[in-house]
Amino acid sequence: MRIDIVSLFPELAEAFFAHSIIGRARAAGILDLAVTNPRDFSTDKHHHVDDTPYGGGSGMLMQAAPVYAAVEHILPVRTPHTRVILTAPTGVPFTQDTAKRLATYEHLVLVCGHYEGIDQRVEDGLADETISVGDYVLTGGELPAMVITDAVARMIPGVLGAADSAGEDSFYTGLLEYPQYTKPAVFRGMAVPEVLLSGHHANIAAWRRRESLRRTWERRPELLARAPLTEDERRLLAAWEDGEA
Ligand code: 4H4
Repeated sequence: MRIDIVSLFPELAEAFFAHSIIGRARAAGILDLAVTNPRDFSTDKHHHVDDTPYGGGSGMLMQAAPVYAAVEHILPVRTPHTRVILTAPTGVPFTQDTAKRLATYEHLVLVCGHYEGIDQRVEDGLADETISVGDYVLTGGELPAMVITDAVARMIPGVLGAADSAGEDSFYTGLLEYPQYTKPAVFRGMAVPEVLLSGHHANIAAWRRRESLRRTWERRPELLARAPLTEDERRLLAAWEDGEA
């Protein structure tokens, strides 16, 4: 898979591309990552990329032309296997399901929304979709682009390597992940649950599923409506609701 980030601050994405799991996947050729600066496609002699908003108002908006030129340079031909995504607080909320869907494309281009906004023609005539990483406003679209890149990359076979546990991740099962422990068995008086030391795989799996359900019920009950639950699990939830378990 190839992911291009279009950003006025390419050094941020380059640093992100160079480290950890993403960096190793890039070095292994599993991910093809690049960043492009729309300023390189500005045609005026001062390389302007923003200007004042029509209709007045404070601040500057990122102009459409340099962004169009950058994306069309990256992606001269659009196909059903390519996707151009604008990051902005006005976008559709990014979820694990979005990450799974975006991982099915061959080439993603992530356009970083500008800290003061971007000409609407970028959304209307260039982006296939607009995505928000959360209901808060950031100083730039670079972190959202890196969040999306990271979550999508984890869905690509081979990226996680030996740590490939995406199938048990929070949200992947529709629930939050269960509590996890490593050595020592007791730390500052807090002991690892006995079942996890038992070696009884069926009991461990049952404990983990119940703890995922409990954590989701306590912290993100809205997820339960869509999560695939057994009848026993629904009865357990009802018991918790009634304070009976
Ligand atoms: C755009 C900030 C518009 C403020 C932005 C305005 C997110 C997010 C984000 C840089 C861009 C901000 N991007 N998910 N959340 N002037 N991007 O905050 O309309 O208030 O993806 S404005």
